[in-house]
Amino acid sequence: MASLNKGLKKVDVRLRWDPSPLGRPPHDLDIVAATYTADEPYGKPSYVVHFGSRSPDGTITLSRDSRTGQGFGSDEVMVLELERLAAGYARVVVGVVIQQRSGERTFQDIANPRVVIAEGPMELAADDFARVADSTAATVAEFTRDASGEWELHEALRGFDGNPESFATVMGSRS
Ligand SMILES: [Ca+2]
Repeated sequence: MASLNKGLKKVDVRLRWDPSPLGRPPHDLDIVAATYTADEPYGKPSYVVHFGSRSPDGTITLSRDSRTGQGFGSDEVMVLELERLAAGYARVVVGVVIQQRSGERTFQDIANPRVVIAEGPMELAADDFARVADSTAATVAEFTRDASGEWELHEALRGFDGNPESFATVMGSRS
């Protein structure tokens, strides 16, 4: 299994959830990615990608966005072209954050959330957020370069509290 998670080139992070009950405020979840350089792999993100914030070189893109969870299949999809990232980048952390516009929402308030990390047809990891039910945000994946420069995936489920802005600044901190 571990060998599947090495030498990654182009990875999708797919997120889905069910809409809030009729008449209730919508549930809006966002995929967030933060990049770190070899100089500061656990420091300040070099840049952050989410709805409304693009990567400067176009290597990490949010290809589908949802504010409600309505519809079939994946509600949000982020594509990470790891092999195109400049050599100075050593680490990418991906997380999911629940927007808190209408009061605090944790993962236990969200119906059937599920994240899948895949390369092409190959599912690398998946999670239903049950282990971070009390959190408002969670990291779901960490990608690092190995000694030969190849990207590998580490599962990194870790719950956080706070709003989307604060999550982006702490999601890559050393656990
Ligand atoms: Ca969203």
